[in-house]
Amino acid sequence: MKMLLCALPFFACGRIIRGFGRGSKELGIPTANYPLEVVKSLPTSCQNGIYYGWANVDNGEVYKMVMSIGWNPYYDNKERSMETHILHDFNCDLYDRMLKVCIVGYLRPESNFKSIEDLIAAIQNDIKEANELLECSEENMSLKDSSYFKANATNGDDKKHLSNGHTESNGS
Ligand code: ADP
Ligand code: RBF
Ligand code: MG
Repeated sequence: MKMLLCALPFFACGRIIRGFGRGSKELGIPTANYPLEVVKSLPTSCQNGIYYGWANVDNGEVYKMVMSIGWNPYYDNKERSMETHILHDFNCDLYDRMLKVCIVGYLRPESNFKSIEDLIAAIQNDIKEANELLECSEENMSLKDSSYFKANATNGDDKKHLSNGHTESNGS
């Protein structure tokens, strides 16, 4: 049976790259962008949309996150992106640092908006929902303590970015 969403939870890691710099400047919501190779590592069953989960930087403290996967219809991007907003005030740039994420659940499809204010309001609502959903079950809470977030749990090589321990269902 073809799955619409990738099997969750899904773990990924990779170094944070520079994007267009719009997240902080235009939206007031910085997003740590993954390189294309991490985006391409997503299972083909993983649909575009807005997700929530856990994240850490350089094996540090694990925080809640919201993530956008797709083409950012509001900006009509030409490349599929995977951008994480971590629910923590870092007060510094994180470029080139190692971002590990555990994608726990799906919130909504990507949409286009009439104004940037509407986009910002939608993202603020995603953050509110993520905050609640991550605390609403023991299962979601326990993923915060996953050994994946600890040092040296990147499958040995920081170019690697996998996986969920599930076998992808791709139609067979
Ligand atoms: P870019 O287009 O280069 O991704 P953004 O405006 O989206 O630029 O800002 C993202 C950068 O802001 C991240 O790469 C990271 O260095 C920094 N940053 C600071 N705080 C956060 C946070 N809480 N979540 C995500 N990125 C953050
Ligand atoms: N971009 C869109 O065009 N449509 C969306 O519905 C949308 N939702 C987002 C939800 C979250 C939680 C985040 C972090 C980003 C979202 N974005 C969306 C992406 C946003 O346009 C992008 O982060 C900025 O363009 C900065 O790269
Ligand atoms: Mg960004």
